[in-house]
Amino acid sequence: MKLALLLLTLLAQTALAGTHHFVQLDVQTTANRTKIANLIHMDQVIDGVAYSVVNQFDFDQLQKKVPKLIQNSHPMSEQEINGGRTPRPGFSDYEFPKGDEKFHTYDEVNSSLAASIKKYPSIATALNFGTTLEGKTIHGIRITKEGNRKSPYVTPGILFVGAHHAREHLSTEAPMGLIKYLLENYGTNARVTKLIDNRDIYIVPMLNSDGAMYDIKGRKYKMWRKNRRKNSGSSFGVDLNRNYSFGWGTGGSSRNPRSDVFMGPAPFSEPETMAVKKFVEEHSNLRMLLSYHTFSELILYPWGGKNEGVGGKDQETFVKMAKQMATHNKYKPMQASGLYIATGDTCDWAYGTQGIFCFTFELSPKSRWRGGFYPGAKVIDRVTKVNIIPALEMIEWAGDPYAVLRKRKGDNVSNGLKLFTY
Ligand code: 0X9
Ligand code: ZN
Repeated sequence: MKLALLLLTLLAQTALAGTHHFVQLDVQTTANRTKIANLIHMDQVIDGVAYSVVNQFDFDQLQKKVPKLIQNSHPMSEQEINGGRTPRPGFSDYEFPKGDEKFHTYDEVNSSLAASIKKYPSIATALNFGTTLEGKTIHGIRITKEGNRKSPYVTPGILFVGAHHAREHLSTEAPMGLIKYLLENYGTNARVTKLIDNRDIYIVPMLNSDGAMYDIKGRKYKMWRKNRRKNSGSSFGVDLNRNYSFGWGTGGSSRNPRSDVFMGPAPFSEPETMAVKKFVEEHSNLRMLLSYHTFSELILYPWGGKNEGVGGKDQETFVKMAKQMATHNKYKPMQASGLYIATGDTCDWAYGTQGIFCFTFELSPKSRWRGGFYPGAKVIDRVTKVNIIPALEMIEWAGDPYAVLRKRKGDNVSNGLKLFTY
């Protein structure tokens, strides 16, 4: 009898392992917000309420540790996660659900990059950024005029990275759109031409291809966030945006492998984050970095791991840049920890150890009611478009980040390459 019960419990647990839950939580006080950030990822925070889709383990943790803060919850059906998109059998397993085919798969990213490199050989070269845990090459592109391609890297540089998080597929589309814009406008648009002639631009649209492709496997979305590390026990995945070394494991992440905010067994335990570290450390010309994520329409800057600001002139620089970019995409500029405390993210590491002016963009939609992580292919063009000028500005600022503070009345930073000397 006892054995039967145990078996039943085990069976129920296995069935629930793939289940996700919608949760609404009270995060009015900073103390509650910090408590929750140690357990789960908050997809969206508005007016003291957090909304999130969490896996079974994280849901159990919430029920156990903060039951009073749960205002609302329900288990999500596959149908709800997929927003009515039905799988289309007979196609490649690794294709987006019906209606969302415009999103790039891993193979499509690679063939698009290869085609661009072939078409624009004088300004674009292939970038082998590293290898994922499952052994896929992390492809990128380097855009700069031929004469700048010499080592040591002297031309001011910038790195754009998409898809740290698997389900955030728009974070691959924005950098893909940026690549297209830059290449197609070289030689015709004076601003773009000047930037490519005077900057070293590195773009990696899909860092976590293992996770991103798992998320669409079988043409069904799965709300997958992490990479595909096989952890001790039977769970998978490390949250790559909790795996960087700066402040690693000191708040807003979990030591439990089953959590969606699992920090990993050690800083840089994952080949994907290690690839970023290695690349950044080898390219001393990098002055700016943009890590694309979704969603909520935010422009985030360090610190993310503590409530204090970075202080001094750098603080002013971050704030000014964020505000300036926000005029173009209408996103909300804020310090990352203002959303919630999280340690081990890209930007705290890039700024904290390398002095790089690093931003995290939370792209569209603004809220879960507009599609959350899966807003549909219809938003790709607009999201790409509104984020072009902010990206161009960042490319400019790589020349001298502090120049943004010297902007005089009447100067137009958006058009004004005149602020910088090359
Ligand atoms: O939690 C994250 O990793 C980022 N949000 S996402 O929804 N894309 O997962 C935000 C990271 C910002 N950093 C901190 N709040 N520390
Ligand atoms: Zn993310």
